[in-house]
Amino acid sequence: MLLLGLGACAEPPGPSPEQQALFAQAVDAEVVVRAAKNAMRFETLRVEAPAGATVRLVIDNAETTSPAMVHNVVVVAAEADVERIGQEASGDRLPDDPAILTATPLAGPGERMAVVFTMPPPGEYPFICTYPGHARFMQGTLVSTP
Ligand SMILES: [Cu+2]
Repeated sequence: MLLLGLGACAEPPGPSPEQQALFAQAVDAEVVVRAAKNAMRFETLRVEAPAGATVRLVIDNAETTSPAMVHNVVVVAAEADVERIGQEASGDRLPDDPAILTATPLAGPGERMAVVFTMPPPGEYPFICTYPGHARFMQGTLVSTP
């Protein structure tokens, strides 16, 4: 029965199969939003991609140490109340709100997480981090170009 243990050597918990598939998926464009190291803010405040494009949106969390610095990117409709959505969200648990266009999973320190979605019609769309308490400080703009 010793053999049973041999295949089970502890491997670090890498990206999930779902995330690996999203990073491997062919897309029209990749947009990376970088979260600052050791600070509750986005380094990337403005990103753009063409309307209708299939886009891989990536949250790249440059944080190294603090376990509280967990971030995502949630893109909302132009007229959405980002403060309210930020308050109603609880990390990965987002409110069932049609104003939310797409969202990455939460990325822990040093992690990258992706979502693939179709760019909305031309315009400017706010994005926020919905980790509790972050939405007020972590806001940016996704520009959908004609
Ligand atoms: Cu955050």
